[in-house]
Amino acid sequence: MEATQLMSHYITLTQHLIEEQRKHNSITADLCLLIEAISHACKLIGYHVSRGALGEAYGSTDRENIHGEIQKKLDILSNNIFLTANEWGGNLAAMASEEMEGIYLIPDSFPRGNYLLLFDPLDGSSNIDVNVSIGTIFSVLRCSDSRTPTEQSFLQQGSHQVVAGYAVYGPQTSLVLTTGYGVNCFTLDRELGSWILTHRDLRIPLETREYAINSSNQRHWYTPVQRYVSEMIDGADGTRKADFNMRWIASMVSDVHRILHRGGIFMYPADKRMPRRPGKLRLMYEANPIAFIIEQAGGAATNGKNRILDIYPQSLHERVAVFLGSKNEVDRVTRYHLKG
Ligand code: AHM
Ligand code: MG
Repeated sequence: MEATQLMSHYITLTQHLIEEQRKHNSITADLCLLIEAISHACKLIGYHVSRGALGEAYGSTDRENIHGEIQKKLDILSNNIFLTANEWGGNLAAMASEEMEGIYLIPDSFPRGNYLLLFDPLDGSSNIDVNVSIGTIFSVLRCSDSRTPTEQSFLQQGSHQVVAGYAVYGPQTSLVLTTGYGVNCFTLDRELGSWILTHRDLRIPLETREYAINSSNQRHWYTPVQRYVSEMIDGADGTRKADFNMRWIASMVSDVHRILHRGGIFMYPADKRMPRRPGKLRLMYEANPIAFIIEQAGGAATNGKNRILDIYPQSLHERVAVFLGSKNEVDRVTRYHLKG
């Protein structure tokens, strides 16, 4: 196809949102504006990420975030970009971020709306300095008390999410989105500055022969994870009677992006080092939005025993164990946990 013909077939994010609203009545004007503002914030973050050592926001700060991790300059810049890009639209009551201890109320200079936005501004920060793909994760909830939102307003089950998505800043910049009617992937056309629909209705294969886990923690795992992973390592010689491949990027968004495109299972289990800590990843900023996307693409997501989207959050920054991806594998490792 000629380049000019190809471009006339482009479906932009805006066109897609309007078509989805016509089809499912699922995207109010407020929500449409919010998704546009989020996608703009992701473009800006992607730009700064691509500057690398040439940019001003390169390297670490001497500040720790709420999780005790040293913040990178890009963590802070990305957080600020998300706040300023999304506070003016009149569609949000408050925001919460993995990088901020408390919630961020929409300032009085702007009208407040009926939605709440949660985000991890830059996921996979350990990869920032080494030019490996990183991303932004976001989740939108309804707000019943839009005039006086509190931390409590955010503590809703993941199944109540209205929108979830992520951007990956890699060789290409991609935006993956669900509003509860399947999962679509947009690629940033850098020349046009537009998000173009490139992968419609992504579906995760039920079966997979690929897994992702940080196996340097192997000696700390509990029995169900030990059993599940060792059976895969045994490969064709063991009970699974098949060889498995392993991939670990250490950016959840990038590992999930691969799984959305070709299947796989991603695991970040709780382990014996901190028996009271139910895993490393954060429920509200990482596990919930990704679980919503994974389920919408036909996959499954549990904390080993229960569906992630059914968990009642107790606090904003709560952590959770994560098993997600191809349904048959997630069901298997969940079965191993339930058997004890
Ligand atoms: P972050 O939000 O501080 O970047 O931490 C989350 C990241 C995930 O993207 C990734 O899957 C995991 O932490 C990597 O953990 P590890 O350093 O154990 O490999
Ligand atoms: Mg993160």
